[in-house]
Amino acid sequence: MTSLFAAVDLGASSGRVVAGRVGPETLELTEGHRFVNEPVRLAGTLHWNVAGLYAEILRGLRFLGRDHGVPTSIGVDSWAVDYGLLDDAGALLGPPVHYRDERTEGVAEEINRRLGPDALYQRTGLQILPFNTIYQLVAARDTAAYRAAHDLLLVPDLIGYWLTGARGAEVTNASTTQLLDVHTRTWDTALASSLGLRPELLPALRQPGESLGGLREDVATEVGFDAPVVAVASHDTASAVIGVPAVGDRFAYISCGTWGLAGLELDRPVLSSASREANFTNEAGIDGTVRYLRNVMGLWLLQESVRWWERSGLPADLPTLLADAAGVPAGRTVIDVDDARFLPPGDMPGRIAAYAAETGQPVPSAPDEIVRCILDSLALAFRRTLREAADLASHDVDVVHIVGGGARNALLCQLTADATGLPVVAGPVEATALGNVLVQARAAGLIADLSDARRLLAATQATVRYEPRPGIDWDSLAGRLASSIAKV
Ligand code: ADP
Ligand code: LRH
Repeated sequence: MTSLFAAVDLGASSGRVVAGRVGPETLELTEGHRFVNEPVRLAGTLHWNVAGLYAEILRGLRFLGRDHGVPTSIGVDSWAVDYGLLDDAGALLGPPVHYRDERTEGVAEEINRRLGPDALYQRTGLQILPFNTIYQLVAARDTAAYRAAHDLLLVPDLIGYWLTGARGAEVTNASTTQLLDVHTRTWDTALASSLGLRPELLPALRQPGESLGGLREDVATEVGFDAPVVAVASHDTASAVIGVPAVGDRFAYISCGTWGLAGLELDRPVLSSASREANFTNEAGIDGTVRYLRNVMGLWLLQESVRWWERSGLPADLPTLLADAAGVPAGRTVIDVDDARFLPPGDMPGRIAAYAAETGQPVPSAPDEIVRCILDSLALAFRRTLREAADLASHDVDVVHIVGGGARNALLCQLTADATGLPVVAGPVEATALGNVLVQARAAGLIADLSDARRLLAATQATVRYEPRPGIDWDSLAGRLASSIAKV
């Protein structure tokens, strides 16, 4: 006997509607519908096309009902920090702005100068990313939409609202706003007010597992069935961490897709000044756990390079590029993948070449050289991040789990094992959708807790193990990178 669940997972590069089957010894996903997530620039501002994504979600749910039957429930997760504003009648006041839009330039620096560097960290535990919701709201404070707003809904909560009519803010994703108190996991309304923001925009918090209720009648008609929507760990990274098939607690993870979210699962936050200076975040995980991690720029560098080559008419087939990159000598050029110049969309190969030139390193120009430079540099960033996380949290690590699309990148997984000196267990690729399904299964009473979920994952999901190899002098690459960072 198995039960069926529908997981809607919106990543920065693609979205999917997945059917998940769960039983005592069963955990199976079938991907029913995948669609690209293509942002659009409107009058100079970069937006998410949420209406288009919602139409694909409805289509995916319809296919799921047709092919698999009526699910026990539906769960929605997406990338973090971004939000839609609703007016008092519940209408969306314009498409959400993309976190890579330039409107937040300089805002974080100004706020942290004003409040003092430690104030926000002690209250919210978050790393400073220029696009945290708090900075986006400060940038938007004077717009007509902001002034007219009645509610602010984070992206998965906005989808949940369109599906059911219920408004709220799921707590794991709410933690990424930098407006949630890291100790109490409630809104820090005093912080919002002190920045001239309107705390009344922040909706009531909900916990993973809570029901939003059934589908609106028009939605049920459209998709061909009715089922409750259940709040999952709606921050995609929170769901991905649930989906890590780890045994015990001596593990690190890299949720590797557009971003490489690299860190640890802890039972309490780390708020030391060393942790703040290293810019580690304490995001809210399931059941009071803490996702102690840093955002590494991730496969974005590769995605954006491929996009650039395609646009320029160059051959840019990913498997071919990766196979060619494996033949390029290691460590010729290493870049600081987290340099702010790499955040916005654009000519990534050109920016990488400029970085190499500025730091006196060989300038990669052929696509396979650029790809190799990206992968060596990502492995170096993962090594540094995981070592710092383990030190700062005094937490021993025996194994690194890589989940998400990056688990398919064998060269990156091997280089990460080599660079960290630890075995890498790669997979599942769809850890986020699995985490989404598992929280729904728990709400339905099929799973007891997080360790039960991980036991089921380890027993059912295929993984690939990479052992660290000697050969590359990672210490000297790390030294070269450190001196490059000092030059730019
Ligand atoms: P997100 O959730 O951020 O949209 P995903 O976890 O879906 O990202 O990962 C997408 C990335 O995974 C792609 O950009 C690509 O770099 C990588 N990827 C996907 N399939 C493959 C593959 N067959 N080989 C190597 N890398 C892959
Ligand atoms: C990954 C992710 C990450 C956030 C970023 C905005 O998709 O949710 O955890 O920092 O997007």
